[in-house]
Amino acid sequence: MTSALVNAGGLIVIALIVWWFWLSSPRKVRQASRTPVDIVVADGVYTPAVIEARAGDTVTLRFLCKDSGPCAAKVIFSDLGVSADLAVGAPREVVITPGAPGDYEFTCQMGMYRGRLVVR
Ligand SMILES: [Cu+2]
Repeated sequence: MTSALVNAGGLIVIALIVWWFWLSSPRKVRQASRTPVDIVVADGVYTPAVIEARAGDTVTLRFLCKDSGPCAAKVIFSDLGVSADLAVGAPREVVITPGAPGDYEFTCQMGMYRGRLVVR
């Protein structure tokens, strides 16, 4: 009886992890027609998590960190070779000029916070 409960609990945890990392969809999409674009960093999500931009345009992303945990202390655009340190109460601007269309993911250093810069 107890082990059945433990097994059920484990399955729920696994389902939540799968949902969180692979199935949950980003909350909002923001068109970067005017910059800076404010991105709030809190509770494990970037809001908005998807920013659309045009190739060749310079985009300024202003990260507003509200998470004092080490998880949120850095944002990394691995495909663009850009990273920035974040701190609560210190808005941090990241200026990017993506040359080619594509999906550029940005994450915390552990890949828990995840967002995308979609360049068309
Ligand atoms: Cu993290």
